[in-house]
Amino acid sequence: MLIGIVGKPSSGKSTFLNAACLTSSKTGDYPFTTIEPVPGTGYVRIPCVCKELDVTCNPQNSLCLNRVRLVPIQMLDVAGLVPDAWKGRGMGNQLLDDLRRADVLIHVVDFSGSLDADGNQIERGSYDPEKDIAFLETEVVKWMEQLVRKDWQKISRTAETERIPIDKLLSDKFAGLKITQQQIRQALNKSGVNPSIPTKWTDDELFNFLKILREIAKPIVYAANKIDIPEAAKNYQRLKEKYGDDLIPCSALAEYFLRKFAEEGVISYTPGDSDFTILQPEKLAEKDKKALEKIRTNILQVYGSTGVQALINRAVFDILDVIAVYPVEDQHQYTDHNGNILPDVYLVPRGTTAREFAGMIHQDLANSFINAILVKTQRRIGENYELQDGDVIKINAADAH
Ligand SMILES: Nc1nc2c(ncn2[C@@H]2O[C@H](COP(=O)(O)OP(=O)(O)O)[C@@H](O)[C@H]2O)c(=O)[nH]1
Ligand SMILES: [Mg+2]
Repeated sequence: MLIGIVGKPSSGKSTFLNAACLTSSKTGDYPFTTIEPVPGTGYVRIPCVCKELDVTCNPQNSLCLNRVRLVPIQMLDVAGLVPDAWKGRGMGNQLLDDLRRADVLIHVVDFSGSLDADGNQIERGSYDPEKDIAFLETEVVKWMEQLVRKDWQKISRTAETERIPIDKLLSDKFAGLKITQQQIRQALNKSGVNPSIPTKWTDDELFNFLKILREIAKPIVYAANKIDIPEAAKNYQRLKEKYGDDLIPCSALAEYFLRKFAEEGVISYTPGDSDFTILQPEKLAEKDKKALEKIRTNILQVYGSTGVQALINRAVFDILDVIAVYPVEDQHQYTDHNGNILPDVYLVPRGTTAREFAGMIHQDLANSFINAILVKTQRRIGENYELQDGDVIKINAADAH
């Protein structure tokens, strides 16, 4: 799973990514030796099941801070997209190629309106951030269109003369873009084009189909960034109704500030929290204290968080529709074979069955799958059980060795 961070130059992408990738693991209650913070690794935040089971966990593939589980997720900074990137403007093609690997995009938008369309500094409030929302979407669709147009005559004719389904041909065409045949079928249905006569599609119909395919295969959530600036707050109030849950007020800079001080042990703050506590006031300069209080009153108390964590969670849990599942080897101690309590949590697509999940841990485990135990209730389940968010599961398999 990969989140692409997109936006025009100076919208705050690097600040967002730097904030998202910093964690105060060193200052947490437990030592984490197994997690190497790789640049580009962010985290989704979930309540750790250790609270519900009333145990102290020893996470191995994730972090637990104050009973909040942070699960690593790959993120990619797709540097400065500008209008007409799809034509190759401003290294556009190379940047768009980075999008191939992304499953979902977070569009960091300068909501303060201090930058023109190319990211040049202008007077605050003089640029409408909604224009960025529109242009970036168009760039992605045009990039997809360009890929298809090159061979469209051939593809559409082949579909008709050789009676090969158009979704099959298009999924070959989009193979490198992480777009599945099922997503293409969904887009065909939704767009209302006639899939049996692609040579008759008008340009508008093709474009509209690709627009819908983009929504399905490369969904975007929007960061109303720099919300700490009054003009940004004004723009957010104006646009929040229209974009609903996909537009989240955000201060990447504030989040970076908080995580930095948390990492140094000066404050207690878990990514995504709605407040923080100052632990070592003597280590804070007067201006830092003021900045922190401003973050508290102007951002956390107004919006509930800085928005960085909320955006990542929204992208992963709501848009990609994944659930979190904890595998254990000992159903009574909740441990792995080394005695680590609740060592791992996996992010898997909703609908994953018990046997499919076994295969995600190890192919042998799927092949020799007998049944599984839902640890919270000690209920026995079969291979076709659909995993639920927060399940703790012990898989019973015939000894594969
Ligand atoms: N006030 C404010 N400034 C921000 C915020 N996020 C980023 N910036 C500033 O915007 C400028 C560009 O940020 P950067 O992350 O380098 O943008 P990028 O070009 O998109 O990677 C820097 O001066 C940041 O400090 C924010 O949330 N609030
Ligand atoms: Mg940058």
